[in-house]
This record gives sequence, C-alpha cells and structure tokens, in this order.
Amino acid sequence: MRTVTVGAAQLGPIQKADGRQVVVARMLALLEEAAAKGCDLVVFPELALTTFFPRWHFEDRADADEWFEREMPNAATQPLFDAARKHGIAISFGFAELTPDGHHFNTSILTDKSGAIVGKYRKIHLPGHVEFDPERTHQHLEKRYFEPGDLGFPVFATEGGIFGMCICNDRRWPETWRVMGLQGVEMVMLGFNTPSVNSQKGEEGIEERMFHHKLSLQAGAYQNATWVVAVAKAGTEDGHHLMGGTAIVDPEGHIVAEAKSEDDELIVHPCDLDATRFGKTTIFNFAAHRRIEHCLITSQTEARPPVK
Ligand code: ING
Repeated sequence: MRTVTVGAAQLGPIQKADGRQVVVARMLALLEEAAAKGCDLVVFPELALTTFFPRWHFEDRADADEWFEREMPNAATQPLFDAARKHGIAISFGFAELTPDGHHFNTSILTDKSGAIVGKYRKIHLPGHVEFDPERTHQHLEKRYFEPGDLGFPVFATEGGIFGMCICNDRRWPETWRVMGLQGVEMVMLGFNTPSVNSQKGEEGIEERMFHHKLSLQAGAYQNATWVVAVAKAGTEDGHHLMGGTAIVDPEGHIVAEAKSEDDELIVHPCDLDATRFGKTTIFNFAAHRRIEHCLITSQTEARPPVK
C-alpha cells in the first residue's frame, strides 16, 4: 500500500475586484482543513489566484499582465508555501506565469512536503481564440494571452509516487493522458475553469458539459491506469458562471469522491498508488499490447478524411 491522502481544494468564484491576498487566505483555510484531515497532498484549481481573466478582451495584451505572476513563490503566495511546509503537505496550484524573458503561460506547479517546487507544467491545449469574436456569447481568449506550453507533459517522481499535471482543456485530449501514461504516471492532478455555457452552442446545457468533463477524467484514468484529481474554480464570476465537478477518480475509472457545492470545498480521499499496478501490468501493459507502427498520432495534426 502506498497511500497518498489527497485533498481536492475547490475554489468558489473569484471576482475581478478580488485581490490575491483575499484568495490566498481562502486557500490557506482549505489547507488548514486539509491538515486537520491528514492530507499528504492538496490540489487547487487552474488560475487559482485570480478571476478567469481570459473571458475579458484587452485590446493591448500588456493590459492583461496584471493577472500574471512574475515569480513563484512571491509575496502574495509565500504564506501558502510556508503553511504547506509547516504541515508537511505537498501542494499543486495553477497561475498565469510571466517569465523574465517575457513569455506568458497558463502554468501549474507541484511542491514536495518541504514546500520546494519539484514540478512545473505549462498548458499545451489552449482553447478559444485570439481576437474578439462578436459571434460568441462570451469570450474565451486563452490563445490571446497564453503561449502553448513548452515543457511537454512531464511526470515527477516525488513523495513515493509518480505524479503528473495537466490543465483544464488538456483533459479533453487523449494524448495528454497517454504521454504521461507512457511515463508510468500514477496520479494526474489538474485544475479547471469551465464555463457552464458553450459560447457557440447556447442550448448545450450544463448537464452535457458535466458529462463531457467526467467522461474525459474517467477515460483518462482507466486507459492509463492512473488516479485523477480534478479541481474546479466554480461559481459566478462577475456574472459569468463556471461549473463545478471537482472529483477524484480511481485507476479503474470510478469517481470515488465529488464536490457538492460551487464554493470553497475540500474533498478528501486516501489514494493507494499500488492500485494502479493491476491495470498497468495487465490490460494496459503498454509494452505487451501497443502497436505504435500503426499510430498516426504524432505525425499528423489535422484530420484527413479519405479523398473520394
Ligand atoms: N476551459 C474550458 C475547458 O476545456 C472548453 C474550455 C469547455 C472548451 C468546453 C471546450 C468545451 O474545460 C478551459 N479553461 O480550458
């Protein structure tokens, strides 16, 4: 048994006017609750420190830089790292990263129990668009403000297991999961900010969005025999609703814990990393069963139907 007691720390809405200090105080409260419940690891959402600002169009992209962090830890987040170290809890959270050489990424980090950053991931699948789109009921400008991640899909051997991260839209792409699966990942952590309304298909409805969200998590977990911890920023931010759906999924694809609210809420589950062994050594023993000579996946980006 290699049990990691995981806390999925969902955040409710963060308004445009909410400063980072207010948000970090909410994150600290969830971390204290996690410590009281014996967590080894706490996972926070994508872009956990600010409102989901890619919904706003800034003519001058530099005007969006106020939503980015120039270093990590920094003054606003140092209390989080200090509390994690005090309690001996590893943490993971997402934030907008502005690098010293001027690159913009939608990033997440993972620390060990000493509070040292042992892993970083930069979101690769950026949904949405670059320019203001008047056809949409709301904007989703991640392609305007972020560059695609340049770190690949790494995994990190820490705290007795193999951990990986992805972010939000990444969960909808099987490549995300398989690349980490091919590195033996035993737990994938991801944060998400998912509008409950499809800006191009108003009639879709939140139930359909929740179905696709869970389908993505459960398929990724099952097909790569890995635990999945998915954490929402949820609720209504300046009039725009983000869906909940924070969940922990076991290596057989079953949801074993799920948040009930759209507010700050911690769900906890003891995850035995050895539970990944059966899937990885039988049905998803990649070495025994995969036939990559037939896989087009890395040699072709777009779909190419047969020419009639
Ligand atoms: N948000 C959404 C997500 O992938 C989205 C965007 C929703 C794209 C539904 C397609 C369908 O969950 C982020 N931040 O990626």
